[in-house]
Amino acid sequence: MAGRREDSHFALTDMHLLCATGAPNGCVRASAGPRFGLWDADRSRSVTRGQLMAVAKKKPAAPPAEPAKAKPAASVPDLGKERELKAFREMLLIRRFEEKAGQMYGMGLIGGFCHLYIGQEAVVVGMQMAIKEGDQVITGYRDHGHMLACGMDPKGVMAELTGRRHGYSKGKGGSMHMFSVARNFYGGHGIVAAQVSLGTGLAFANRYRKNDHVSLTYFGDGAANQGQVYESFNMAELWKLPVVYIVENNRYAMGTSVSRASAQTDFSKRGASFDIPGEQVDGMDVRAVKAAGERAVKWAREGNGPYILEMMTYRYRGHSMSDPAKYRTREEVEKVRTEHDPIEQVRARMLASKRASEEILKAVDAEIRKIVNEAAEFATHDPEPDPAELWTDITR
Ligand SMILES: Cc1ncc(C[n+]2csc(CCOP(=O)(O)OP(=O)(O)O)c2C)c(N)n1
Ligand SMILES: [Mg+2]
Repeated sequence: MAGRREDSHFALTDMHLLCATGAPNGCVRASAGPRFGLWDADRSRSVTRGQLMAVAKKKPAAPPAEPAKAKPAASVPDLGKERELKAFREMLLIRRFEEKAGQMYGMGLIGGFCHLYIGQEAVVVGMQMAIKEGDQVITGYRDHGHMLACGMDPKGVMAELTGRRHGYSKGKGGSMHMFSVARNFYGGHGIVAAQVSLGTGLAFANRYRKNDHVSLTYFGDGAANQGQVYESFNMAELWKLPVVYIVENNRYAMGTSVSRASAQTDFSKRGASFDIPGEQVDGMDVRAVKAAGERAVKWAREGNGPYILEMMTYRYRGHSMSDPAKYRTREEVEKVRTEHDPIEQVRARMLASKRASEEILKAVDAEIRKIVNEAAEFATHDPEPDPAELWTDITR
């Protein structure tokens, strides 16, 4: 498997673009303007149907780089010293792990599909701070960050990426197909939006077993236009299933920007016609994510049914390793990096408040680099699976 490149598949067609809009409900007002400033430019479309058709046929124009306006700091609850350092450490682990995975892919040590999570770290780290042991997590193929945040071993994740024997799927699954029931992580799914029905099923199982666990079901802005998402929403609300739907709106589905693909670009409203409450969250601010996560998880855990959180976030790298990302400008990426980076925000805050010194933060970085280097080392020297493994773990 090592050395095999992924197919060049990033020239996305507009095939997956059906959209639902809904009526206002308790938390979501469909008629109101955007309540959240992040990425406003993308949703201010006042074009005619004819113009839209013409736009759809054209090559993608780079959407204007719009400064993200985070909610004023005062409205975001403080994490406290210990949690802030923990958030910093966990986001950094994901960042350094992904950087290393990118390097190893370049060296031919990782093959197949590989989608990096760099830039989106605050989403999964903040959400993980809002749940308790036994709550389940499920996501799509951009999944390394979710696994690390769930506490899965970086060595096992990296060894799966290199297709080795002690990878989480014995080297037979690769980047998009890893699971750990022990860490309550249910994948890792390559079919866009497939995890939404599965995550709803996890919530159904919780309800059926009468436990009080909640399913965190992550999906992207592109996946949000898939039909099965709405079938899931309907059942989840009808049966009051304990599921939090987390839309990771990173502005692009492969090479298609949200504004080209979605009739309604406020994904927090997508549950309106099912009466599912939703809110938009600054997904670059780990404090905001945790606070919103706690509200949503409480709602679901207390038997009120599903809740939608739209995380306004951004991926710095291409869709996958074969994507040169020509559909957006370097300036757009740089602007987000310099003004909204989730890790830098925490670092700057901790230094300003003197919660941590440069030395402490450097020591954390060194410790994380060591963990990641050891994972890479392990994943490079662990043997490949025995060929006989080709015939195990398959359904005939
Ligand atoms: C059913 C299905 N259709 C199309 C694809 C090809 N595909 C892979 S990723 C992707 C884009 C999804 O974008 P989004 O949901 O925004 O997630 P992101 O990659 O931004 O995290 C598409 C269309 C697929 N894997 N499955
Ligand atoms: Mg996306």
